[in-house]
Amino acid sequence: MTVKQYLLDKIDKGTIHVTLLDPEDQTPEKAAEMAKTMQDAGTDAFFIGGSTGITSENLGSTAKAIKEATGLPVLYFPGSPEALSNEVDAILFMSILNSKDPRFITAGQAFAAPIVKKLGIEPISMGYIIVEPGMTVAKVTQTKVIPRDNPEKAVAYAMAGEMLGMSLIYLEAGSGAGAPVPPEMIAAVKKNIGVPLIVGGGIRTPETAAAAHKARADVVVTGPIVEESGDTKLLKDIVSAAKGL
Ligand code: 1GP
Repeated sequence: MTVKQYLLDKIDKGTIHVTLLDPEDQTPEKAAEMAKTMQDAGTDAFFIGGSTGITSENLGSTAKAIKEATGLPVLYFPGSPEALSNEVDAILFMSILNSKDPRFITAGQAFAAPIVKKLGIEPISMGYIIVEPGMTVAKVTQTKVIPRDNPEKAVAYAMAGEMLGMSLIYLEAGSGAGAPVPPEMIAAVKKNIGVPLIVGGGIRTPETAAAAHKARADVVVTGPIVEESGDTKLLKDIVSAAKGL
């Protein structure tokens, strides 16, 4: 089965939770240990990526360690096209729809496409939309963030992504955002697209995870809580809230 089908089948039954790990932040062994903790908390898959510092080496060794420890799918969430590894199960082949830099809209993708094909990695097309505050990823990618109080603009970009043929849409507030994507924006986008909606950035409490679930996000992504928190009960509560359990 393709990774895309695995995700679609799961989403069909309700909101899923994905854990994002940055391979630059810890050894592969530590990443595997954290991944196991998140699997025990109920996470469904892993994204590996970060805005800077990803190499084919740290990407490959981290993906391999996580797969061996959990057996769950590992998707590359690329910050740039330079690093690639066939240890990942799939790549989120994404375009930042509201970036102002062609490198992040189609040029980086043109660079990466032949390599992705050669390595035999499953590409999953995704329209990525960065919402205020946007944090590091917005700065690095020259993105004009969608204001938090402008859900119509987020809807328009998401609809454009779907009409361009993207099979997933991702609303991103940025890693470490003080406030996640507003639930009203998630709900408005979800109402207007037919493809699965991923939401991430700044979700680190059961309440914010539950709000994303209630607004009908299909996938809720959390990052450093796993790195920062030794509190396995909190991790479980966040994952359960994201999944509406
Ligand atoms: C994934 O960037 C996020 O969309 C991760 O955000 O690190 O704030 O959980 P956090």
